Amino acid sequence: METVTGGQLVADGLTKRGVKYVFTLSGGHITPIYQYLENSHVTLFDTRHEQAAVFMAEAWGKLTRTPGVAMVTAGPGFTNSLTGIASAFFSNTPLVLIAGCVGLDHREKLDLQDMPQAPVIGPMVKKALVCHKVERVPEFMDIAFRTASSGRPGPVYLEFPVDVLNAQANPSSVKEMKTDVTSHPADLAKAEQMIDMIQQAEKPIVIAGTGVWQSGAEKELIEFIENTGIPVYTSLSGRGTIPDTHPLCFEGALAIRPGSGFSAYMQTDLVVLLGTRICLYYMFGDIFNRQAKVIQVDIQPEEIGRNRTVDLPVVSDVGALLRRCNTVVREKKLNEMLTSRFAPWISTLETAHEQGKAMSVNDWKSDAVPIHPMRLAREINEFMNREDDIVVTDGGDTATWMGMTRTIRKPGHYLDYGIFGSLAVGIPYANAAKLIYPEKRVCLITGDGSVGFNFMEFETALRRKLPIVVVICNDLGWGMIRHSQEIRMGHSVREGTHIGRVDYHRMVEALGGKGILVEQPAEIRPALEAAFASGITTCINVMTDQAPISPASIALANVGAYMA
Ligand SMILES: Cc1ncc(C[n+]2csc(CCOP(=O)(O)OP(=O)(O)O)c2C)c(N)n1
Repeated sequence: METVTGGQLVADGLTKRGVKYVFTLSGGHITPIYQYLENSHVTLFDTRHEQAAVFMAEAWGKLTRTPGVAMVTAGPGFTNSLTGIASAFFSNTPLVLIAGCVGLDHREKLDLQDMPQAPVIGPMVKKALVCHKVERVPEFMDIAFRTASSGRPGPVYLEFPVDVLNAQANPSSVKEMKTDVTSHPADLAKAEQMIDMIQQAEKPIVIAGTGVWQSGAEKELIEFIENTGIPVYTSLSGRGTIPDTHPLCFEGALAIRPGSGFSAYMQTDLVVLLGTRICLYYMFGDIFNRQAKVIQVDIQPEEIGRNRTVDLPVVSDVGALLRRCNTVVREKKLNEMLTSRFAPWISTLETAHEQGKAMSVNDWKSDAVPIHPMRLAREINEFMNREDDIVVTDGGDTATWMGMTRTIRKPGHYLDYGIFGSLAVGIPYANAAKLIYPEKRVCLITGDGSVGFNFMEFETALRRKLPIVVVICNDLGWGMIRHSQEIRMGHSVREGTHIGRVDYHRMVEALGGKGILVEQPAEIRPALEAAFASGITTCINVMTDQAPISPASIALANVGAYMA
């Protein structure tokens, strides 16, 4: 009799969904799946740490808006994957994590790598699934992929005991299941109310977040902004949904970015939040003028009203709602009235924008040695000037300097760790970006602390021929923590903040890549040119000044996570 195994059904489920890559590290408990993926249309992309595999899947989900898929073995393989899962959960990124585990027959026998996995991961995923029956594998695959990508996206955990993977089933008893839920809730009736509130306002602002990107609403957003003349700020994966270079875009929403953000938040009388959560980035809602009215649009009902009373809550897909808003503005012929009404507000913000930028000019232009980290960020920003260049950041202060500097021209072309704030994402994110877009330039800028976590992913990049360029902002230690301790106690504890000089560029040379040491500001650009011209994975080790404290370190020490 013809039979099919559980492992084969998992492999088939991945193939049928057109999954291109499974990010993974091998293990006996998942060999029954590997066996059927070998020579299939699905590529097993092997990393040197499960954490890196899951970060790659997370980057895949962030950039492509389709579930990234990671696969890990039981026990330690599973526990190593958790940071990436928590990160994806916090960033609402579609991802499916497949894990092997000890066979059902061997539970509680002290078999190898046994532990209760689903209860551990449960609070970090949209759903934690354990499939106990070989015949139900396609059904569980379907639940996992449907759940990860429908509504507000997020990670889903899918566990297969090894005896289920090895079990055989009669194909006639296996039900095919595959549904793609591409429909989203939309509350179009709220569009009229939104436009009414906008007509009452004098100083409105829009903040476009990840929800705009996930709903594919870039075109609708730009039309909405142009038809109403409202200034817009972008946040997290919403960065680039309207380019920073657009005259009505005032760049990143984080108030520490040099520009008009802080001034706009203090003065605004209407905040329109499109697919963005009221989080630390907005001082939990307190950064906006207390009197300002708030409209919050989100696909997830419970998200609306977190940290601040919302005057017009709208549970809706952002794209559908904006399309309706654009129609209302067109039908009521409000375009000219609104744009001229907000013109004085725009010029106020333009002035604030210029003034805000002026405060950072000295740092950007600094010729100091060791190199000012903001000068390094500026050099990268200017060099990576093609519309589709991709910049990835990692580190504490380093990621802040780059975030304060980067001009984003396209969505899905800038990656950072977001509010989960996990260091170590850098090389895995950059590798994923290069894998997705082999023709685009990918540059990671990372702290010297952060680069250590997943350093062996340089080897992955070399083995897989991913010529990413990694720039290390080397201030000889864990800068952000050193700085926040200095703010708190007047000094930093050497242990845990000081690393000292490490020749990371030579380590990459030893792995077979290219290494460059940079000590003078004028050497940065030639190093970037040489790195990209080389066509191989390159590490540029840039010696930077320890002294400059980024505004994020100051803010965190005084406002948020590190507050005394
Ligand atoms: C996985 C993880 N461990 C620890 C921290 C706490 N932390 C935040 S910033 C930071 C220092 C980062 O140092 P580095 O990567 O060298 O960047 P720099 O701040 O010097 O630019 C640390 C340890 C964290 N956010 N994530």
